[in-house]
Amino acid sequence: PGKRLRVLVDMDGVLADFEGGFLKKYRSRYPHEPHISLEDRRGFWVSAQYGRLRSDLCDKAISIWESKGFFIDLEPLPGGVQAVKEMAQMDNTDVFICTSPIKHYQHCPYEKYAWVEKHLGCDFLEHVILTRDKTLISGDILIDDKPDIEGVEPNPAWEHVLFTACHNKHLSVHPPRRRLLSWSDDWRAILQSKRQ
Ligand code: BVP
Repeated sequence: PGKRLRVLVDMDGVLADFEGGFLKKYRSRYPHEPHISLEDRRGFWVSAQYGRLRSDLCDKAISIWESKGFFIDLEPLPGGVQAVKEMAQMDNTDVFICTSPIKHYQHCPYEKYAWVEKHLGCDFLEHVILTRDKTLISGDILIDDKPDIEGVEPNPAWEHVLFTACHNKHLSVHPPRRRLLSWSDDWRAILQSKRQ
């Protein structure tokens, strides 16, 4: 008779392969410029690491995800779509996709909804939250690959579970913080641990 569990799942880097999609399109558009392999990625912001490589590469990186078709073309990460569908079927469980659109709004917000419709179905559009500030959104868990999730609310309701990605795998995560290594890891146990 416990209360319902509310799970917030990030999109880029958790359900959709932002890093892989970026690198593929960047190398195709700028074949003569240097790139950073996924193995060598450090830090959440792709643009910042490219800017450190060479200052003009920051804008070239940004041009990739600001282009039409970037977000809708992202491949699903292994197991993510299936896990979210399974969560949504669990008793006493509400799942929302909680994602921050880029400020260049011409394509990204539209394509994020289109991606959800394509991979999860139109019923799931009811479960999409676009926000630039995830601290305002209440939930029991937020599964997200960004190590530092900040906003105007100093004490967000959710526990942030860090989803492992190429850019954060070298960070040490100290208890009580925890990671979900991939969608093959035991996400069901993490949900269970938050139930009354
Ligand atoms: O829409 C994504 C891509 C964008 O930030 C958003 C992160 O959303 P969440 O995963 O936190 O929901 N983004 C932007 C930049 C640089 C902008 Br300048 C970047 O380097 N990486 C990145 O993901």
